[in-house]
Amino acid sequence: MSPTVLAGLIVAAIVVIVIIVIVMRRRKDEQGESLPESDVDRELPPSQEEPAQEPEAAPEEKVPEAAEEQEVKAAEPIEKRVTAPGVRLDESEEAVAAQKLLDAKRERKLKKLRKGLAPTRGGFIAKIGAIFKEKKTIDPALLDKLEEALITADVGAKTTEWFITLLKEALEKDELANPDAVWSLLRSEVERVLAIEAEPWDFSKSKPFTIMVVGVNGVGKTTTIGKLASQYSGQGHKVVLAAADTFRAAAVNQLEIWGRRTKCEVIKSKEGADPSSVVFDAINYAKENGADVVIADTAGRLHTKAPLMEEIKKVSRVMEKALDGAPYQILLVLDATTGQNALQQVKEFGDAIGLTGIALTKLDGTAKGGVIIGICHEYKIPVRFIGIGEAKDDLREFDVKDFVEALFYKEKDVEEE
Ligand SMILES: Nc1nc2c(ncn2[C@@H]2O[C@H](COP(=O)(O)OP(=O)(O)O)[C@@H](O)[C@H]2O)c(=O)[nH]1
Ligand SMILES: [Mg+2]
Repeated sequence: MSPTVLAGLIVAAIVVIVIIVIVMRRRKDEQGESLPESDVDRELPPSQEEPAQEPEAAPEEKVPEAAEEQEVKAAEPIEKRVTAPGVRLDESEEAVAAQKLLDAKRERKLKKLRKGLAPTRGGFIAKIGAIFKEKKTIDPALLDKLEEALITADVGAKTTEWFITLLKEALEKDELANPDAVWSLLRSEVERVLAIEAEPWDFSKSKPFTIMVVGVNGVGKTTTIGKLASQYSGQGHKVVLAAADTFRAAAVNQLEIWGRRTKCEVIKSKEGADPSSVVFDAINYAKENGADVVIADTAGRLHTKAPLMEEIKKVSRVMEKALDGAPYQILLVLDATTGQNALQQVKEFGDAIGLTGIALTKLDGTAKGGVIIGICHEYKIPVRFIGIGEAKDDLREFDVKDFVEALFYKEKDVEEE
């Protein structure tokens, strides 16, 4: 064998060995990479495994907890959060929360009003609703039925006639396509009739602001005064009540109970005393003590009894003597359950002493609340308050929009409440 061939064989052998070594190392590397993770883990000493797991697990547990807490907060009503101590909301959240609070309060008020007006709504509004349900076209029969419904709801003959004439005119002008249009017209006209312009009571206009409350027996004068005293004194006004119903000791007691309940001073005299002297004393007491409001309760009187009407005129005159411009307001209290008779009372009291406003009570117990439409249409005296129950917050300042909304509320929605 020549030395050249021998050298070639040696080089070839070296190359083969090198190749074998490289291939083996590669295989080894590949095997190491494909080792299962668990095997790798198992290789770790236990002392390293535990601490390595804990910090990992801890943040993982905290995240869902924090997220859950956030979710709970978001689900919680925002009005609760705004009042919860220590909870801070940003400005926009606060605005939303405040608005929600207002909306919820208003909704509660409306719900109560709807409930209070349910008997009246169940009376004539339901009757009218039923007429429209069965009649899909407008014809004389529909107008007759409508007229009947309005009359029986104590809306009053004059007001009913006016409304039917209005409907006929609209019909002739082809303005009423279907019963729905009649319904809408009725609703908007009722709203228009009730919306008598009147300045809001502004206690800064007269010091003290004097209110004389009149009306026949049992209509709710004393109760209305008690409810007003409760509202005004709750608003921080100093209120004096004049017990000018001196006919019965029980009437004075009733006012005194309200006085105690509402923390208002009650000025009274002996049974049978001249009611004018009581209001005179009450106004002077209020002047001396810086009171903001004087509300005078008067004896219930039949509007048909002339001497009693003379007496009430005297009370009004004496109030004026005690304070220029008094009585600043003369509020006639009417019981809605009396229906048409209420219209007569407005006339008699109005003629005798003039009226600046009406409080219509007991709407919660009558289907005759429609009388309010007749009163406003015929006498144009603003309704200031409505009574929808006996409790002290059952006297509402009259709000036309809310009233009409509650009056025309769909019965099926009421049942759902
Ligand atoms: N259901 C209901 N009862 C009322 C309302 N206002 C007054 N009353 C009740 O009517 C009755 C007579 O009230 P009162 O204030 O004594 O009438 P006054 O004689 O005019 O002073 C009392 O039982 C009152 O509780 C009202 O809005 N709703
Ligand atoms: Mg009374």
